[in-house]
Amino acid sequence: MTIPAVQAAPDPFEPEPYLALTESQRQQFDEDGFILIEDALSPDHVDRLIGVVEELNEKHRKSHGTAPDAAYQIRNALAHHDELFALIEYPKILPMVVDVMGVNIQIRTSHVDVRPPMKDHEETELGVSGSFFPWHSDAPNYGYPITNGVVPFLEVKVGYYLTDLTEHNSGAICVVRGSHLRSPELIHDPDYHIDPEDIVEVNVRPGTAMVWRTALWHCLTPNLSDRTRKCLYYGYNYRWARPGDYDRQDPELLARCTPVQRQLLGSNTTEDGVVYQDGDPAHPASRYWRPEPGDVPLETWAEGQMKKKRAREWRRWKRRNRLPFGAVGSPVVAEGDQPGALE
Ligand SMILES: O=C(O)CCC(=O)C(=O)O
Repeated sequence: MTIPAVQAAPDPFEPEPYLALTESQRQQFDEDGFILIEDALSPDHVDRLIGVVEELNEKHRKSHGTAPDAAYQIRNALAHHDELFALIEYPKILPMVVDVMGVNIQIRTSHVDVRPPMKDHEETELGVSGSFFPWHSDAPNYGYPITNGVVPFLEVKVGYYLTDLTEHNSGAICVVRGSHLRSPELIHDPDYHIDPEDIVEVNVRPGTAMVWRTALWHCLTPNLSDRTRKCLYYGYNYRWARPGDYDRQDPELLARCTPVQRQLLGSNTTEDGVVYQDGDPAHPASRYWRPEPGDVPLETWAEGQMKKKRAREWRRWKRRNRLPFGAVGSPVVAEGDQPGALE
């Protein structure tokens, strides 16, 4: 007699480590420095975002007199359109950002990048110094501190690719796999040879997202296709660090935010940014450094996400193990694992 295999029930008491990442995604994020999420945006969503980028493109080119074939970028993009604002907490991706960074985070930067076809591009070796987009990692002026020879993990960026980048030399970003684990000084060493095997040209379909460590060395391929490349980036860092493309967001924008959105826009839930420890004015503490209850609403949000995830897993387990109780081969259910225990 064959006894059907039954999967072990998720242990309701065993805390699960991630809201959204799988174990192998987490490993790839740590080792390679990036993960790709195909179809992160639906085709409709991509179309709407392209419409927004084109509208901003038009405005920007008129107001700045930018040539039609020049590349351009808009920083603090979230403040330019509600669709761009909504992506700060995009439900498919924010849980992954929280998985890798924790909940005490804010937006460091958000940008729109538009790169039309480069008709007169003169070929150079990819990313070399002096080329149109050399290898670099993201850092403030004077650099991040270097610890044990590498840049500590201080921020993550999410790239949303809106146009087709599946062809070689269509303006896709390239990353050097695992380079966040190398000395950042090597990037400036003309004698340092990047092994071509480590270079990943991110040739992706529209709607793909990339979650990546910005210490990763990156550059761009030239856009030799006949399509304008359009993409968006959202960088997240810690609340106790400074934002990169705003100091404080517009008060009108903050006034219409939910608590989670206010947190992500780098603001406390009230404008009172200082607490006095034990009420003693001799011991002021920034609430970015010492959050008060309610200053990190993303924590409550993450708790809710985790509960939903566990309830989903439990339902899935019950569906998979639907043998009637008492039947030969039916699952052995330990006390406490009774279906319904989490309902
Ligand atoms: O993909 C791009 O256009 C620019 C990416 C980049 O260099 C960055 O986000 O730091």
